[in-house]
Amino acid sequence: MNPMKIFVIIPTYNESKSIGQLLDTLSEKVFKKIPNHQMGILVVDGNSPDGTANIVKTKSASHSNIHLLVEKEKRGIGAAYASGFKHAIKNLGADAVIEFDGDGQHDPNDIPRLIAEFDNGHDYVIGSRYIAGGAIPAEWALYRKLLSQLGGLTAKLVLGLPVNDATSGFKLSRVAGFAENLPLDENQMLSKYYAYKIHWLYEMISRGAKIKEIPIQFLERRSGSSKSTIRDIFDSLYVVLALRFRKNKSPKHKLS
Ligand SMILES: Nc1nc2c(ncn2[C@@H]2O[C@H](COP(=O)(O)OP(=O)(O)O)[C@@H](O)[C@H]2O)c(=O)[nH]1
Ligand SMILES: [Mg+2]
Repeated sequence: MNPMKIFVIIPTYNESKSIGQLLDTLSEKVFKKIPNHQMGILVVDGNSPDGTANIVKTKSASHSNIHLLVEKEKRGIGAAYASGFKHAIKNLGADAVIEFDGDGQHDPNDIPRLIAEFDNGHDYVIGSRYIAGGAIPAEWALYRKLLSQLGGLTAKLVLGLPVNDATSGFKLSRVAGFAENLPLDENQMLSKYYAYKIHWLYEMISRGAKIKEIPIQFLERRSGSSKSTIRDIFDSLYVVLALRFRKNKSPKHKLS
């Protein structure tokens, strides 16, 4: 199989305590296990006041495959990924893009497992917390465990999505025919925050992506704090209802 250009895209806001180690692990350990592809990293920083971008800049000076995009300001994780996808596709020539958190909650060692399924011909490989073998932190309180599943389950039930983890933040998308056609412009996005994940998943499914869910263990944050707020619950509900409305209107969007 031809070598592909695969970019791990990492949005960051105040992740200075974990980003350096993550970049080292990816470039020194994980990428060495993927010799058949050309691996790169693109960090999209929301102009973090804690100096996250400086750490990335220093690493990129000695690693030509580490790239940095600094936004004017923090605009939401969805907006950051949209900029990152566009940059990786148009300027870096990505064949596939991987969404990956910068706070230590995703295990970099799972990346080769995602890529193996891409190599097997899948267009959209989802690291799933809610299939056999997947997990969220055992130490989370019950309300947090339930909350974590709420958005994804609502999306699955209301929209008939054929996946078990609709809000996973760890996934690989094929560019040709798929990521390149996502609604990446701000006026096309239903959410600039976490709920963009439900929208893009819906779009991928409507475009007939071959999907594979593989189990992942979602870890505890290394340091820093979550940027998710109560607003994201209502935002997710809005996105689910907006998509349901579209689905009713357009037979093209019939998923089930
Ligand atoms: N550039 C950018 N990154 C963000 C933004 N919001 C979250 N992130 C990053 O996205 C990743 C996941 O966010 P996090 O708050 O940990 O989400 P949670 O794990 O669902 O609580 C982390 O690396 C964050 O620093 C944002 O508005 N802009
Ligand atoms: Mg997190």
